[in-house]
Amino acid sequence: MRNPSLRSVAVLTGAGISAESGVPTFRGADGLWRQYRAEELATPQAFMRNPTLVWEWYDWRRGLIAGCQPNAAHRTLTEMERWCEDFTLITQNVDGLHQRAGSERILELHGDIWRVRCTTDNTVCDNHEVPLSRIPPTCPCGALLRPDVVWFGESLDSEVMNAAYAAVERCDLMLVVGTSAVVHPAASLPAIAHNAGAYLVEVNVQETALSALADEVILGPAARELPELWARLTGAL
Ligand code: BJW
Repeated sequence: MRNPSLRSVAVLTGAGISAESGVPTFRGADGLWRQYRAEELATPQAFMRNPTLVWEWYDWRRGLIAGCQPNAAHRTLTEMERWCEDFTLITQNVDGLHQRAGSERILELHGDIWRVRCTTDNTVCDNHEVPLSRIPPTCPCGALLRPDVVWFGESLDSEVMNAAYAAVERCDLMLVVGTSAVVHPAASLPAIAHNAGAYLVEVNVQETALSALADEVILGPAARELPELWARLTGAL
């Protein structure tokens, strides 16, 4: 392996980084999309059709995540943030485990399951109630609340996305951890970094569509591989 500069580092994480904490992924053998249909639960049309069903599913996931703890991979990323001059953590995850591990510089591409948004005026609030006392929850203004997450067919926040593009364009090293890299526009970020000259490292339990592009593919669980990789990069190994 080349020894890439650690001056500017960007990291893209996906559901796989939280798998060892007990949070289900979407597309793995036990993935959510193997048991549930995305079209019925993770689109604005599904929510309009049946907000109770969608909220029951989110309430179940919130309960599950509330019982999970950040793992060694999440903690390694907080260490990287403290060490690197320019560090950006870009996550597709909505579980909040990066924040609970202590990460601060985070771009949440797909929102946060611990926030709710008013469907009338788009006001966003934190909400950690588990289980929810009322399904579907409503705003003090009387309108329906929705999870503050990004569903299929919805645009990502443009400020967040622009910050992510800027981070991958300027980074020397990009780590891609635990994502199948099939959901756009997140999946396009590693190629942008690679084309801009960054050293690209993928950490995943299996190869993905991204593997052919990566300078290095580390096959193994993130909670084991990420601390080892970081120790190697900083010369501690
Ligand atoms: C481990 C491990 C361990 C396991 N260690 N690894 C361009 C081309 C084609 C399609 C599109 C395109 N642009 C837009 C689209 C449409 C769509 C899309 O991408 N569809 C594709 C699926 C085909 N994108 C959108 O709709 C996005 N919006 C958008 O682009 O707006 C503009 C627009 C609108 C309309 C038309 C065109 C443009 C929005 C996407 C929103 C995604 N939302 C979800 C749900 C979030 C809320 C919630 O959680 O409820 O986000 S779907 C789900 O997938 C979730 C995830 O963040 C996302 C990515 O999944 P991720 O994280 O990669 O998880 P998995 O399960 O897929 O993979 C886990 C990986 O971990 C695996 O590889 C394992 O091997 C690995 N792993 N254990 C390390 N221990």
